[in-house]
Amino acid sequence: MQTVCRLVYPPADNLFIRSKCKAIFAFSESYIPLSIISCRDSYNIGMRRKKPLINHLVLLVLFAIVLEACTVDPQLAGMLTEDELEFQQRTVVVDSLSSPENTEEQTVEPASGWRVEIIAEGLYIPWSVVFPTVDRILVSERSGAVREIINSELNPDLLYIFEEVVSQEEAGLMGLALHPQYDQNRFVYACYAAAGGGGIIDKVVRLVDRGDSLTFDRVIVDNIPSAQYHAGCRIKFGPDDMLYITTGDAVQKDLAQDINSLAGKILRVDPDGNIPADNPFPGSQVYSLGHRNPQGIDWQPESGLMFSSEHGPSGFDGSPGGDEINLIVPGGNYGWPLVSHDEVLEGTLKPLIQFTPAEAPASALYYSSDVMPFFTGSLFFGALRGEGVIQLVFSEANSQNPEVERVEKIIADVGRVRDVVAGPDGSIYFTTSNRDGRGQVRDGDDHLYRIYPVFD
Ligand SMILES: [Ca+2]
Repeated sequence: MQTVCRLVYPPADNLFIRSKCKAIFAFSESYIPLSIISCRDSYNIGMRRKKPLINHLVLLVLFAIVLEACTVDPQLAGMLTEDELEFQQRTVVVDSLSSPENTEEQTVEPASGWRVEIIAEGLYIPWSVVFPTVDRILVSERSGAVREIINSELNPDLLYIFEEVVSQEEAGLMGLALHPQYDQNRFVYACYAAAGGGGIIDKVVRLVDRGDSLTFDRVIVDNIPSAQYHAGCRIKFGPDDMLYITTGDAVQKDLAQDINSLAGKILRVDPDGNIPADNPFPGSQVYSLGHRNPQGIDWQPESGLMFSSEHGPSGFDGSPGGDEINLIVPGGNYGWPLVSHDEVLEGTLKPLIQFTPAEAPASALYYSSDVMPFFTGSLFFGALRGEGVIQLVFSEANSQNPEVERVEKIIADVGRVRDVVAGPDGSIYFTTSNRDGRGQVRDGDDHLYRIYPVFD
């Protein structure tokens, strides 16, 4: 397998200083070391120049190694400004950094174990992962780009850019979802933060997948109160083919109990954005309320039981910790800001489990595939602060009243983890978020990883 990597040198101080580049340094003992730098206006600095002289020296060495194999990349040339004409753009083909196992055949045979591999690297704060096909993956990056990965190769061209995205702190381009009949209509949904309402709002829009690009179709839900913190924006279709949207309290916590506000809720609309007749509050998109910042939802397919994950208080708005996993019922009130952690008031629902200190759960996956039976029936979430993939094992499979039997951290040492999803192949994919300003950036960050089955 081969990967095409773009090389640009020199890195030029002005690009770093003007926050227009992302830089990924990939080093591997068994591969040619590369520096990969792509430029786009809306990117922030991906790697801080704490040791500028050393960085320059390293890049000079790398450039010398690969210069002979390089050819001009005209596409990248068109992205450079006049000031950057001194750049030399090169393309070189090298061995992939991802392992060859990712071409493993799909199978329904139960696995005996699992391993982890890198599917893609050099992502910039990936937020949501969806699978149009088993070998084509779309990833949203918080800065506003939709990226494409085909057969474990990251397309250097951006599939779509949300120009109006406000990318600050916890907000930006966030959720992606595919229409349940994507195969027929190619509808891709996205949730992002934009300027509006005198501040920041979230909106959900629909795009059409044209294969080599996405085109805008229509707005699905607009003017959801948002902010640079507590911006919600996980979107997913339920087993009822309705679109569910998580919304944060937008740092206006009282809105979470205001049934007339879309903040601090889980919303439910039909695929065109209309309010379903059987929603719990007639004429309202609100499906559940009293949420602080839910960012994970998924369903147990047999029963339709709905799970959510939610960030608990940070200290400024309550006792730290209290991250929640909830069972979502229509019309349910999950208490925020009246109560948090395990506290309940009459009329509010207690979480299935709460985590103190905080794990910062950023996603939710109910694993229903048979491919890795040791995971079947467990709920997973990506932990940002807890830095890993967390598995909740229930005492009884497919129970209508699930009880958490134990909590396992199945992935650690990769840094902050955001999305966790199951692929059509029954593998579990997860993304890191180490370039979001709150983590330690590792070589090649951010990554898309795959937990894949192995067989005796
Ligand atoms: Ca709660």
